[in-house]
Amino acid sequence: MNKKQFVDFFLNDKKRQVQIENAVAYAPSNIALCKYWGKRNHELNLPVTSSLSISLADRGATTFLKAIDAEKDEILLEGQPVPETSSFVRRITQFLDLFREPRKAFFINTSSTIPIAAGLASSAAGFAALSQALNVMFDWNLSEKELSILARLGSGSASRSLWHGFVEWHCGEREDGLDSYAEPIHQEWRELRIGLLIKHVEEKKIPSREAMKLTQETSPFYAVWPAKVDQDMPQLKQAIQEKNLIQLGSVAESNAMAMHALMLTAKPSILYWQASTVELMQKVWRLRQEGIEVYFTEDAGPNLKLIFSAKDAPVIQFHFPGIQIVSPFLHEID
Ligand code: 2P0
Repeated sequence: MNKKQFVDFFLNDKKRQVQIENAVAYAPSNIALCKYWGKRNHELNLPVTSSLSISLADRGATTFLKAIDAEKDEILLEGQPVPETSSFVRRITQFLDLFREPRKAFFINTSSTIPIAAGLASSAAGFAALSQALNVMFDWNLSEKELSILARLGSGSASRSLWHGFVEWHCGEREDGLDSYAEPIHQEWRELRIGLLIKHVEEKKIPSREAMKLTQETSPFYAVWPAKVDQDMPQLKQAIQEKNLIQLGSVAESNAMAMHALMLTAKPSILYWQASTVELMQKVWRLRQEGIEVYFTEDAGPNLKLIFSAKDAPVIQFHFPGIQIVSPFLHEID
């Protein structure tokens, strides 16, 4: 089944004509504590394993969507036109093709509070916001689970960006992916802090989608990844229920390192790390030896995200000047 066939089956008797001319939606970015790395179906973005994330509150994407009578979509980022040949425009246009009425186009303006393509899950927030805006525009009245499935078609990790707080994406088993969706884990952890160490904002050379595919196809160690996830997921969930920072941080860090180890052993190797990435990892380890409970995670990019508790925010701020500290649970939840 291709994406278009899936969408036609999924939307079934829902309206396929625009009902409201424009819509706007916000979705937070999310950072995986147990990573999504590998697909069992590339067309529908169905993952090999489940994954678990924390959303980044007010760091995310706001998407304004409008139906227009035009030949082509008009896609803006922060109010500026984006080249049609960019992967940003291509991916959005292809996603919109799934829902498009004949001879209709869309105007989209996305503003983001995170750097695009710097390994900070901007596509996740973007496709989650776009899916919500489409739901309003076509008056589909989709449930959160259905929205998660729809957002997944744009970008796998977008399935997790529809909620604040901790979110689990169930990998599912079905071929049509109807059991592959995310849902929130209802546990607040007000003292939890995520620190964004944004040292590199340039677009990455290898998109995560390609890196994921190459890893899965060529790393001899990929076969053990599902077992690693099976080990880490229950430990993360237990850490969340018990608000155990040591367990949460150490499992998240180990999971991220395992994902990067898989990338290193791909052929050819993929290494997102820069010299500063390694320096910062070592700094985190040094601080831990000195008794500060701080851990890191890293996605498909050179920037680290730190995990720590509110009580250590001043010391973290001191050791990592310029760090952006996010409080995932201290904001107005919609
Ligand atoms: C994650 N990443 O769980 C992992 C960890 C990057 C590293 O999900 O091909 O952009 O669109 O489904 O969602 C980035 O991959 O990939 C990602 P597609 P996506 O956050």
